[in-house]
Amino acid sequence: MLYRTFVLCILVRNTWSSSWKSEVEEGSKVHFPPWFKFGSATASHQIEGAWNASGKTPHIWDVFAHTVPGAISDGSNGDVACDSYRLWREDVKMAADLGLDFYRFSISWPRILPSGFPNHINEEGVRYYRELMDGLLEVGIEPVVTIYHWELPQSLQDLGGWTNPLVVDWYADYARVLFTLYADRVKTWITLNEPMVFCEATYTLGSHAPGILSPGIGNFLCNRHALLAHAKAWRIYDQEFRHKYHGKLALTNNLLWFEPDEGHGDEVAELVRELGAGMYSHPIYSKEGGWPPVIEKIIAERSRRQGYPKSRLPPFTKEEIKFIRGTYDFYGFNYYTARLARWAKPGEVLGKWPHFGTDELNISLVVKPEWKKSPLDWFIIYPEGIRRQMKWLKRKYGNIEIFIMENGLANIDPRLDDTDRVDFYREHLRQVLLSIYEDGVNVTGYTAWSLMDNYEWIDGYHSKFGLYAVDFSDSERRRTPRASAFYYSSVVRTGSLVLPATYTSYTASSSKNALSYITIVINFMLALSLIK
Ligand code: GBH
Repeated sequence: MLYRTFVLCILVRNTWSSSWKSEVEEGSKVHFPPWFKFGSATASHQIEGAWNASGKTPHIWDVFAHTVPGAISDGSNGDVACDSYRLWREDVKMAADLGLDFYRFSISWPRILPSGFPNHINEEGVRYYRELMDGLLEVGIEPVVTIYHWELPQSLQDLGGWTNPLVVDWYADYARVLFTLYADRVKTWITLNEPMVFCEATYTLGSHAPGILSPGIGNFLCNRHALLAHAKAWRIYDQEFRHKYHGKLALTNNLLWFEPDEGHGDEVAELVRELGAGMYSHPIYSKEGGWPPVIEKIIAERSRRQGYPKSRLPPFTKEEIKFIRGTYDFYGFNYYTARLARWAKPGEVLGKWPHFGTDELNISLVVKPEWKKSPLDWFIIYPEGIRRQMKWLKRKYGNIEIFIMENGLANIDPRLDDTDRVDFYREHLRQVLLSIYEDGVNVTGYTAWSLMDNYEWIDGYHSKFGLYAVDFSDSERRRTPRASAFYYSSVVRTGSLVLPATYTSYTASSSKNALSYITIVINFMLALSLIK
C-alpha cells in the first residue's frame, strides 16, 4: 500500500513537473512552488537619510560624498535620500500592498553604535529598527536583515577599516549587539552585503568609499578580513543564539556571470569565476576551504616575480581555514549582469567596473553584441546568467540552499510605465523557474531590488531601481507604484508569471494559486511515503 502511494505520488508529481517544464519552456503559464518566498530589498544608507540625527555618527559613505569632489556622479549625497528614517511606515505599507513574504533592509552600524564600539548603544537607533521590524511583523511580513551594507563608522575607517585585522572583532561585537537586540524578531540574517564589491570597488578601483586605491594589496586584506568577520559572526550566532531562535545566516555575494568569448575555451571564464565568485565563496562553501587554489597559486607567483617576499594574498592558517569553512545556512546571491571573458591583448588597458583585478589573471571582460543594453554602461541584460550562475554554484559547492537576495533593473527616467522592468522581472523569474524544475537547484527565495528608487551610491539619484518611483524634489518624498510594482505583486500573490485576466491592481487577488496547494498536498504525501 505504501509502495503504491509512493509510486502514485511520483507519477502525479512527475506529470505535474513535466507539465510545468513544458510550461516553463514555452513561456506560457508558469508557477512557483508554494514554499518559494518573494520579497523586496533596500539598504539603510540608500533610503534612510537622517545622516546626523538622533545620535548617529558619520560613516564612510557620508564622509566620501561630503568631502571628495567628484566622488558621486551627480554630486549628491544620502543626507535625506528617501527619508525613510521618518517615513518608514509608508515603506511598510508599500511592502504590504505588494503582498511580500519578506522585506530585506539593512541596519546602519553608526546609528546603533555611534563610536563604532558597543560601549554605548544608541537607544533612538535601536528603537527605529525595532519599530520597523514590529511594523512588518504586524502585517505578516518577515524582516530579513543585512547587518552590514557598506556603512563602516568613519571612526573605524580612521583606524584602517577593512584592512585592519581587528575589524574582525569590531564587526563581530557589532553583530552580537544586533543578535541580542533583535534575534527574537529576525530569523534571516545577512552578515555582509557583497564583500566582493566593498573590497574590490574600494581598493582595486578606488571608486567606492573610502576610495583608497591599493590594488592587489588592500583588496586582498579586505577580502580576508571580511571572510573572517563573517565567520566569527556566524559562529557567535551558532553558539549563543541559534538554540533559542533557530535563525539562518549567510553573507550575500554579487556574482557577475562569465562566459568565454568566441574562440576562447571555458578555462578563461572558469578562472575569472574563481576570482569573482570563488574568492568570496570557496573559503566558506567548498569542502576543503581556503582560497581557490588556482588563484592562490597565480597571485603567489606574480608576487614573487614582482619582488614581494611573500604573496600579496595572505594565506589562511589551518585554524582559519577550519574557522571559516562551513559557516553558512544558505547561499545569498545578488545578480545583475554578465560578461564574456577573454585573454587580454598585450598592453590592453582594462576598464573600470566590472573589471576588478582581472589584470592579475590577464583577463579582459567584454559584452556580447547580442546582449540587451540597459541605460547604464555596466549593466547589460542577460537573464540566462542567473540560471547558469546557480547551476555553477550547485556544481561547485553542492546542492546548497540558494536565496536570491537582489535582482532588478536600473533605468534613468522616472517613468511609471516601466515595461522594460516588467520584462526584466518576468524573464529573470522564468530563468529561476528553469533552475528549480530543470536543474534541480535548491533556490528558495527571490528579492526584487529595489522597493523604491533610492540613493545609488556613486551614481547618486541618477539610476532608478524602484518598483515605486520616489519624487526626490518633494519634501514628502512621495512614492508612487510603477507598472512593475503591479506586475511583481501579481507574481507574489499568485505564484505565477502571468497576470490573471481579472487582475487590475495589487489588491485583486490575495491567495496563492490553487495549484500551489495541490503541490503542497502531493509533496506532503511524497514526504510521508519517503519517511516510512
Ligand atoms: C548592489 O551592488 C548593491 O548591493 C545595492 O546596494 C545596489 O543599489 C545595487 O546592487 C544596484 O547597483 O558606476 O560604473 O562604477 C551591485 C554591484 C557595484 C553595481 C558597483 C554597480 C558601479 C558601477 N554594483 N557598480 S559604475
